[in-house]
Amino acid sequence: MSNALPAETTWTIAPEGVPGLDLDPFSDYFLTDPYLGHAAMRDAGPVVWLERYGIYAVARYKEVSEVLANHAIFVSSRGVGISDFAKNKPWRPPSLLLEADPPEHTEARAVVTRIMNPKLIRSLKESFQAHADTVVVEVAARGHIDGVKDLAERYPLEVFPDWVGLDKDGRENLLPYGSMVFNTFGPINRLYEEALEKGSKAAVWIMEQCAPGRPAPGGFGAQVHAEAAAVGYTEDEQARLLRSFLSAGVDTTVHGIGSALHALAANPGQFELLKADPTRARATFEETVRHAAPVQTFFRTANEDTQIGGISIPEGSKVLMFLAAANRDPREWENPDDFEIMRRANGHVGFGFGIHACLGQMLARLEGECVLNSLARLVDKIEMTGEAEIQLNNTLRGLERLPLRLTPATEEQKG
Ligand code: OVM
Repeated sequence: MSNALPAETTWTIAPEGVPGLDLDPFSDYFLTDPYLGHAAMRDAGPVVWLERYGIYAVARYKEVSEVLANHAIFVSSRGVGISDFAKNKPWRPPSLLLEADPPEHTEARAVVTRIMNPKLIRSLKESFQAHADTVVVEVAARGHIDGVKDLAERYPLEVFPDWVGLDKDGRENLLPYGSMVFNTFGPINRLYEEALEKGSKAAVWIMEQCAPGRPAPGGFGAQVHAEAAAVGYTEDEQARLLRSFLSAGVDTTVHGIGSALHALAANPGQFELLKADPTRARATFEETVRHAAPVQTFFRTANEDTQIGGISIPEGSKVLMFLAAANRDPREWENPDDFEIMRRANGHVGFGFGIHACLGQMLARLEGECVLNSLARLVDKIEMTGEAEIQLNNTLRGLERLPLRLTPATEEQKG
């Protein structure tokens, strides 16, 4: 395993009064099991200093929420990764949504919410549920499956690109592209370099798909282009707006569904509760996003001198928000490390919070709910038959492999 320090960083000493920690949240070691590191940061203080990178970090629920809420000072337009766009040119043209501040962000978001709204999601519900039933019946009949490839990846990769209106050919580029995008929020380490190498080819296909006129007429992609054109966006901006959904919409939902399967297999009592009341499918997915946040971290940049929890943060500081640590902060949650589908998981920051809160969260919830609802009705048992394998990523948490045995529900159980 490589332990080389990231090329761009040097060792630093914490500013006076700020606890300094020498952990590397982008190392294989940390990413494999981040939870002790999360606790160490939360317990060290409201704000900590990560010596390896010379950045501030927040890991408690209160301070993560504060930074998310204060978008005027903790800006996104300087990048939400470790690199400051005011100092380094971004590797791709910035996202009009993720890497933007008001008023530009507000306008871009308004364009999208004209399409991505509760009415649209309701219109998808029936077909998404039917598709999940078909997939789950098939994998349950097979018995032994890889929960990641055969279910967590398969379902989103079937429903999402069809709905957007993407070409049938080339869809294998979606996951490597997302993996690259999320890896590049981190430092230039091995994960970053490898993802860039694997993802560059994928980026060509993604940008072809994003071109106005390319997505199938009537689909989400064409609608995004039409709404963006209507407010005067250039063709390049129309493409870049759609690019956000192909960047953020696939790996995240795949990891959410994979982690839900993992949690249910590891906690059979929780799957029994879900089977007893399949309407808990939605709450089960919400609890998964709290317990195993697919997006673990994002940065903000302090655009002026400010404070967090009484600690001075100078202009230009990068602040790393540990969304996943906030979601397990014992100051906020009871038994935070336990996966409990009956709890009120609402209020977690797995989808962020505030003006940048995940735009696709309704669609993500729909996908998660459909798969879990199908499992609750059509499967009697979910058992692990081998070790779950983690997929390392500088930003994402999810599985590479999850060997499972599924036992179909009997006709009697299906009622
Ligand atoms: C975007 C984008 C990319 C990655 C993540 C994300 C979680 C958005 O291109 O807008 O939000």
